[in-house]
Amino acid sequence: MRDAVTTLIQNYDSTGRYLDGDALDSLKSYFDSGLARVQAASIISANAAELVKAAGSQLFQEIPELIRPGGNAYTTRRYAACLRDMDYYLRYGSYALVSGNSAVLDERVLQGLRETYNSLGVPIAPTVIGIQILKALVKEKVAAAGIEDTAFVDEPFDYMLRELSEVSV
Ligand code: CYC
Repeated sequence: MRDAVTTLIQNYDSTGRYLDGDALDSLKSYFDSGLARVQAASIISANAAELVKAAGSQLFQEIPELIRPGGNAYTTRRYAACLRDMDYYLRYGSYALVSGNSAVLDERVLQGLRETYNSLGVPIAPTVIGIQILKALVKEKVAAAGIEDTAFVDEPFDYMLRELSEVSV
């Protein structure tokens, strides 16, 4: 698992270079956003259950077919699996926010996920909508806590959205 700092050092070390202006700019921007990243992660931790529940409700309101007979989230087992997946996206998203890097998402969440979903008939498009809803709810909470620029919150969620949908968002 890597973070913004170790990834950068690895890149420079592999070519035996000292950190240059670009490297220092990118480190500075990571450290400057550090406090906000930690605050966002703590807001997510403190509200995780509520965020997942609200995102699930909104998703099933928008696409009620999911929880009707024949829908992929129909039956309590699959309904629970869907909320559990949303919880995974939120929790790993919070790790990626703190680390300023998407490696943890590749390694722990996204690898093989499309194949698993395809083989189980879990529909990707509604999953993408679920992650978009989560992202919006997290951003609302982070903004409500007084963090003005919440653009950095988009990064991990957009990354998962992009990788899952394989289209640019
Ligand atoms: C199932 N979701 C699964 C499975 C995996 C994941 C591996 C199959 C095994 C199981 O049921 O537990 C996902 N597992 C993960 C992820 C990680 C992991 C991401 C990384 C930590 O370890 N169905 C819908 C909605 C969507 C949904 C659109 C919720 C957003 O209609 C999710 N995922 C869903 C459902 C199942 C599932 C319903 C059960 C499918 C089945 O067994 O028929």
